Amino acid sequence: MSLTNRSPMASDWIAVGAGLALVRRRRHADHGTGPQVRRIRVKGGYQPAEVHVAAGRPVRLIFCREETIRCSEHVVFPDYGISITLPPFEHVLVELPAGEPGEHAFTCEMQVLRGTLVIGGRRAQPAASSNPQALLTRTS
Ligand SMILES: [Cu+2]
Repeated sequence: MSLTNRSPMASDWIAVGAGLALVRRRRHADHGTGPQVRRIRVKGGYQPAEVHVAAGRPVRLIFCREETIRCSEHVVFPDYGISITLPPFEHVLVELPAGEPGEHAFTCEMQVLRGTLVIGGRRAQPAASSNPQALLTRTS
């Protein structure tokens, strides 16, 4: 989201002020220790297919499946041992624990659709994960 995407407001002054406040709040959150939220659109693939998060902080992935074809009905995280049903046109929240630097694949059941959760930088070695527990919540 950028200033240019904001809808026009009555006064330019107000628009600029609100934009700065938004940016500041966002930057603050990125430096915190709370969960990192990433949205993934599911439509003919995962968008984005590569999701980047920092190490050492919990991760919240919100999947929005915008199609009804069966291929994308489930998303599987082999490293976390979870398979999640994605009802069409709903938001499904997947909470993952804070992780070590590494990469974790997520795919559809047939492994046609593929995505990667990249924790803590691109070229990190896959983490020797200690079988983290994942928590699933469905929102709508
Ligand atoms: Cu599939």
